[in-house]
Amino acid sequence: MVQSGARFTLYGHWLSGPCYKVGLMLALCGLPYEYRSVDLLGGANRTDAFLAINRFGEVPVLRHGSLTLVQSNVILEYLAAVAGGLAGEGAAGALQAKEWLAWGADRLKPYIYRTRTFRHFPERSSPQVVDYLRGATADALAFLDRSLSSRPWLVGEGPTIADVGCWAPVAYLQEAGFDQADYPNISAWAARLGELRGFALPHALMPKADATVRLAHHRDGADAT
Ligand SMILES: N[C@@H](CCC(=O)N[C@@H](CS)C(=O)NCC(=O)O)C(=O)O
Repeated sequence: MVQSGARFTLYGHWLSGPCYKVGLMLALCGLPYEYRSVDLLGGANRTDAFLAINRFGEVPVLRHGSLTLVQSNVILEYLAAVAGGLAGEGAAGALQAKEWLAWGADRLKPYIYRTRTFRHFPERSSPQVVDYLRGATADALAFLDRSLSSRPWLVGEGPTIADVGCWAPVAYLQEAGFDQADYPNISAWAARLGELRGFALPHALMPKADATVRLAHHRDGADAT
């Protein structure tokens, strides 16, 4: 199933958090890739050609050899298998990492991203909806902060896909109108993530146009061409 040696192609959009999640995982794994920018605003994700590679009509899509993968958390699991790292220690660690990915998809990601969207486009929502989304975001952040109070990483003794998956939406907190400094354990976790080789914030990492992304010099900003 895992395609060894084949090149990766990531289809994405530079403003997309799920695409950042996959770009970050590729970077942390040191895997170079071709990047193809999908014009979401122009409806490129609704064309027959795109729907043939992702029936959900969404980015990210990752191609690797003959495999086409969609859904960012599934892609993280695949990349952990390809790279042989970040999956979690042993069977129990790997399952716990997947539990955190499911929690992030359920309780964290939708609220942060929708709060962010409606902050940029207030006319698309109402104050009641925004209050609800902000409350749910605050609840999820409080839980995440408590969970990180007694451990450096979400699962086990080192970083895993649980951290990558839950970090991706947290990276957009400021754009959603939250202050990361209000969450000291999340801030300390973010600092630890920031020390990992290959780590970068969304706007530094995600290309705005088609690119060949080489990751050897990621700390020098010479990664996307
Ligand atoms: N559950 C999906 C969510 C992906 C997603 O929400 N993608 C958005 C961009 S952030 C998208 O492609 N939206 C296009 C549309 O819905 O028309 C994942 O994690 O990969």
